[in-house]
Amino acid sequence: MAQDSATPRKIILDCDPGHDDAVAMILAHGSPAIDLLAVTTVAGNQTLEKVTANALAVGTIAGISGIPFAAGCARPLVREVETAADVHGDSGMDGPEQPESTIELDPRHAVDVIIDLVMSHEPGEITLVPTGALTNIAMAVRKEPRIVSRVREVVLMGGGYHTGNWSAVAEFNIKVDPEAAHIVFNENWPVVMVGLDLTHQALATTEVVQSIEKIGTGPAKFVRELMDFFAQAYRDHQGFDAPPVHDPCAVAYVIDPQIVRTVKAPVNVELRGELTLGMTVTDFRAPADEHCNTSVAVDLDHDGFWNLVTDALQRIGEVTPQK
Ligand SMILES: [Ca+2]
Repeated sequence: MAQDSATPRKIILDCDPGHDDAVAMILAHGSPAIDLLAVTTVAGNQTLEKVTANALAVGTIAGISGIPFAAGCARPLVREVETAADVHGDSGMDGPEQPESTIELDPRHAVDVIIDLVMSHEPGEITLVPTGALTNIAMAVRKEPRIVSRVREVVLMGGGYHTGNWSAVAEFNIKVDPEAAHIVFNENWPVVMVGLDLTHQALATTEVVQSIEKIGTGPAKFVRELMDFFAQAYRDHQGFDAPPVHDPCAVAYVIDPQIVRTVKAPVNVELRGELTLGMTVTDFRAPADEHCNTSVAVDLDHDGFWNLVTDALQRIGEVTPQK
């Protein structure tokens, strides 16, 4: 059962839009089971400047208002910036035309927005949903360690236990800032890894794209155009017939854990491997004990997942541009 819509889950979406981040924002905004408290950005798919502009554009298109949008870290903790222009284009969100944003960027740093929100809510209220590199979350933990016991759980898109997309074994979000990922996985809070094993089941098939197109609103047209570009990029660069839409899978888990099935298993991030840097090494050998704070996503209810996305778009409806 989905959670009672009377008590929506409070989340902070920390992202790098990004085609699939945009869909994650729209799902979080349109789902009655989610109370989106803030959108924070981190360098990843493109530079911080570009992904932040994209986040504001998505917020404008989807009619997200009254919450902070804040920019965070412009580079990983240790390494140089590495972007994913092959997959997301020069803007980080190529494809649809982007409107001028009507949302003003919060002057605070994303790390401070995360800390302020977590510390001003009751323990166990806020779930962090990072869908980019984990730089901001790692920085927030180091700046204010008390957030660890107050966050309900960290549900992140990243990693994978079998396959990579930025190397044979490493996924992009983890590989570009493995030290930040190491910090996040090793803190004593529940971490749910929604990795490639799961998100490669979330394919935007022709049927899915048609059902989105049928909704007929501006936001739905925007998502369809995002998917058109994403599909071409995945055909050209990753060998997929239909693109996997990674990031909204993490939001879907928060909405309804029956749609994203997980199992407990220890996860550690490889920091030194010559061939395996950024691999999320998952140990399935023994049943996880009570000290294990990590779970990994294994099975997606494909239709249930896409129904959440189309339902969110239907609830958002037509958005009147703000002046
Ligand atoms: Ca992302």
